[in-house]
Amino acid sequence: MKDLLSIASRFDIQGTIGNIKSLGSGLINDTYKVTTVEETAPDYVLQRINHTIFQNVDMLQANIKAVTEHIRKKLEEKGETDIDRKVLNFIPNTDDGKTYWYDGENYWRVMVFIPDAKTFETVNPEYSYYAGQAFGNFQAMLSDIPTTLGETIPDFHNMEFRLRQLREAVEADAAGRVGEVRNILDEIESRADTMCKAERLHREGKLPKRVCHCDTKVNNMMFDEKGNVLCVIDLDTVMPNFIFSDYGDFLRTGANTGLEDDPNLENVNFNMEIFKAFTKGYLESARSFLLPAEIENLPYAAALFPYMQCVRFLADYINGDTYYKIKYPEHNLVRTKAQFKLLQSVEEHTPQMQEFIESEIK
Ligand code: GN1
Ligand code: MG
Repeated sequence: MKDLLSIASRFDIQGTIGNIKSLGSGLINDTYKVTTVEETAPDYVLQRINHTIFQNVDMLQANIKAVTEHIRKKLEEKGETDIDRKVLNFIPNTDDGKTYWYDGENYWRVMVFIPDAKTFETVNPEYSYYAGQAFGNFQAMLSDIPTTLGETIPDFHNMEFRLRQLREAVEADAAGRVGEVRNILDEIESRADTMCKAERLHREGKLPKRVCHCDTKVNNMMFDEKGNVLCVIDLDTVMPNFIFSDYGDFLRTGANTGLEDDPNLENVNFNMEIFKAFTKGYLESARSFLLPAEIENLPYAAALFPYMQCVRFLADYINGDTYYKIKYPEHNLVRTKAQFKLLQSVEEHTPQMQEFIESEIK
């Protein structure tokens, strides 16, 4: 790999680079903070795009450009202030002006670092309420984007497809691990039909696709000093999908009382306070465009994402850990079990969730 300093220098950045340090906790791309020496120059974020996963980098960056430009325009129309902290700004490279650069081996991109902003791995109910509003607004702002966005990862949140991948992994048993995961495979299969409801509703013409973020992990939001949401980051997977993706993936991460990869399953439960606050915020900003079939199925969405993540982590474990970054050999199995425990807790809370949603939309 070429050294980071010479890579960052291929982009049209202001100021002199002081240092470059690793940043964030994403499981796919590698992210660095580029700090400049001058007070007047911004700092930057440098990312190596995982192009085994995002195979069409040109489409990826074109999507992101369309999305950020559209959001910027919306914010300007609304007369918002501090817009540079509310939407990401990608820097062109100095060779051909594209917002990425290929070094012959890897693809890189640079964006302006948003100053005085924070991300969190866990949130309280108040922040979840703001997050709910923010994702509703994000979907509302993108509802009239004139560009047709490409699917950067085809069938990314298609549950039928994810189950097919798991079944293929089981069939191949490349790492010889299927024997030890039979129980959890049975649990997954027993829910398979129920969990593919979204694709069925879509085929029946009852459930639309809308432009969604599709990676609404809680740590993909930037908050300012006061806890207001500035913007949503990590735009690689913005594409047309069911709104369940954004709603469900936030709760999967934000309403988990434990960690995504908690080795102690007693820590992992579904937090109804977070659920209520987030749902309230989300319905406030999205209710005007949501269809009854979307609202009714929000509890299903809360279960779908721990389930889907369980399927994806388990498939990766069975395949011998080819997709997600891992820190130890059993990591994907530990993640699978934690997501399964979360799913069970969500299932226990389903009647309460339904009750809450009904009372909110009265
Ligand atoms: C990945 O890149 P990151 O860490 O924000 C993954 C998501 C998963 C998530 C699980 C492109 O997100 O779909 O939900 O890990 N992104 C991709 O933590 O697969
Ligand atoms: Mg991320």
